[in-house]
Amino acid sequence: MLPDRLAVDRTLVMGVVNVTPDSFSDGGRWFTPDAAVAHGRALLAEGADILDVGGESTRPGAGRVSVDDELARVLPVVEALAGLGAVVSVDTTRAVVAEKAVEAGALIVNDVSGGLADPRMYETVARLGVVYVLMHWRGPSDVMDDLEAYDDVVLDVRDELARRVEAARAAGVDRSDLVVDPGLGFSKAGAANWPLLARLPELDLGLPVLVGASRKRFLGHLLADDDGTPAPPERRDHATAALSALAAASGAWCVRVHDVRPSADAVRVAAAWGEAESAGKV
Ligand code: PMM
Repeated sequence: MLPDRLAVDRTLVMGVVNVTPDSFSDGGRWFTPDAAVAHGRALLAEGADILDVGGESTRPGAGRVSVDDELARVLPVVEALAGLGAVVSVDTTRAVVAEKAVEAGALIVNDVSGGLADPRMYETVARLGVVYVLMHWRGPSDVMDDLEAYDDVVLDVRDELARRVEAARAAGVDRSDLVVDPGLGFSKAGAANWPLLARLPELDLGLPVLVGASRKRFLGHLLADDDGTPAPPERRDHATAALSALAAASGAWCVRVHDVRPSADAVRVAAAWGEAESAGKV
């Protein structure tokens, strides 16, 4: 069940705390536990509703880190941020990391593999009874760009998510603990991301939807220089905030972003807009 603190009348904002030396978007900046905790505190002050702590980069082409390294990276940060009263999610594809992070205070497991990377993930989250973000995924980061073939990307992603949801339910995960995510950028390098955003309501599986567009490659392409050079990750934050407003207006439950304040403002704009729109219809 979602904690009561998250029961607000607007789209939530999840701030990214990557404890990795090599994330594409903010690689290495918050790599020590102290720096990561300080960064998490700053994101809370900017309006983050949830802090997403991850110790393994999913940058296109990235290889794996060992379980021990991943645990050493995330556990002290999860513990410290949960100790401050934050709602913490752990960004991991490993059941053992999910379990230890929940013991350290995480309330949400955010699995970019949607349960496909670790056969023990569903039974683990079912036993822990925590919220589980199930993302659309077709394969690990070093091969994901080769797994991009869709008839209709929106319908294909919805059907693949529906199958994963069924499998999670069969393993005992409570429906009220499930959140789905179209997995922008994962086996979707460029144009395929736009229909997923523009047709977000078609992903409807009767479950909350999380959108993670922040600083992704397709925004770099959109904002490329005249000579075609993609905009670097730190130049993609305004576009990210614009997408947060649009995703919120389309009914997203949560947006996952690096730069929290602009998206915290954007989801409030969308909420005020939606409220005025509904009031006008009475
Ligand atoms: N994207 C990244 C990492 N974790 N989790 C969810 N649920 N959805 C996403 O789109 C997602 C994620 C990759 O971005 P990063 O390297 O900047 O964290």
